[in-house]
Amino acid sequence: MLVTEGKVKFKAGDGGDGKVSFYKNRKGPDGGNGGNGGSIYVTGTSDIYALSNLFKKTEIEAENGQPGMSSKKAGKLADDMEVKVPFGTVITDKTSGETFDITEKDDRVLLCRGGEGGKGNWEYRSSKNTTPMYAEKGLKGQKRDLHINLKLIADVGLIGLPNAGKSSLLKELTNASPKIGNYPFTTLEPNLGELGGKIIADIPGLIKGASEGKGLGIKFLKHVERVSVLFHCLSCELKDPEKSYKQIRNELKEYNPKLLKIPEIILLTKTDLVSEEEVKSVLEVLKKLKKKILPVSIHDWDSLEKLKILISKSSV
Ligand SMILES: Nc1nc2c(ncn2[C@@H]2O[C@H](COP(=O)(O)OP(=O)(O)OP(=O)(O)O)[C@@H](O)[C@H]2O)c(=O)[nH]1
Ligand SMILES: [Mg+2]
Repeated sequence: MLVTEGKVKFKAGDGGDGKVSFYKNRKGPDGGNGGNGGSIYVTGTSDIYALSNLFKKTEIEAENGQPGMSSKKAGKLADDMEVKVPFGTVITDKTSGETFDITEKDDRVLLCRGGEGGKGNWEYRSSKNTTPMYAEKGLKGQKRDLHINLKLIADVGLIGLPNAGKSSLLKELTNASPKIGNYPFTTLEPNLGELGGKIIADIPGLIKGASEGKGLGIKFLKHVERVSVLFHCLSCELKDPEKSYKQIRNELKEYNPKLLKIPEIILLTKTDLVSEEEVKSVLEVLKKLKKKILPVSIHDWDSLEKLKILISKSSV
């Protein structure tokens, strides 16, 4: 299952305490410094399922540094921790409101800094005080209470009513192998595929009332927010394609009016199911929407080639 949202606490490791100790003959201090605690870094990955691993725990802790030792030996430095999140993940510190946006694969952010190790009493020696009886405590590692939200970043988003043929197109165009079925809501979570370096996201079907929770609701629309071009799939089988088109646009608006500003191309799908005349008459009706429209069918190689060219040229 694609997990896209959750809460988790991060805690970097504490620094080890400095040591108070003296050479055996008490000629002077020899307490070593504590080791630094481990920091927590977050790195972007293309594995969109990475968050389900992360949310298995409610708290993620990096190791503490080890305390200093006698003979001026420093405590061991703790290893830093690397946490992988899918690119497109927005991390918000619930206390400070600070946000961290992991927008690309291999983006790396220091989220929680490990505490510095404390100085041992050897560091405090001076001509005035040759036997310092104190050492510094290690500093605490940084803690954060986080909200983590994945909003997929794709170049192209395939949207539309259930059964419009979105997943079939993703399958034809890319290496992805989404489930396809002749019933609504076959796709229950977004599928991603790649074509010529562009990421295409197949978003679960939307219906009228989705913004009020109908069908699968609008929980997937957050993934549309960061798509560069929307391909709105409208099936030739629809009785009133214009009405269906407007309904989906309305759901997008209800969710976030900014979604209407994303460049949009209409794909008139399943053209093989109707006559050429019918395709022409639907195109005539849709003309007034003043959008670019491409008729396609998964059984029409030429139309798929045109679609590939359109994707490669789309302004992303
Ligand atoms: N004849 C024909 N059938 C198609 C075409 N594209 C898709 N189909 C069929 O239409 C049905 C629905 O296709 P899907 O790709 O699963 O549709 P979807 O838009 O992903 O549907 P949801 O996941 O439910 O939103 C399947 O039975 C497909 O085989 C097409 O171009 N021509
Ligand atoms: Mg589907």
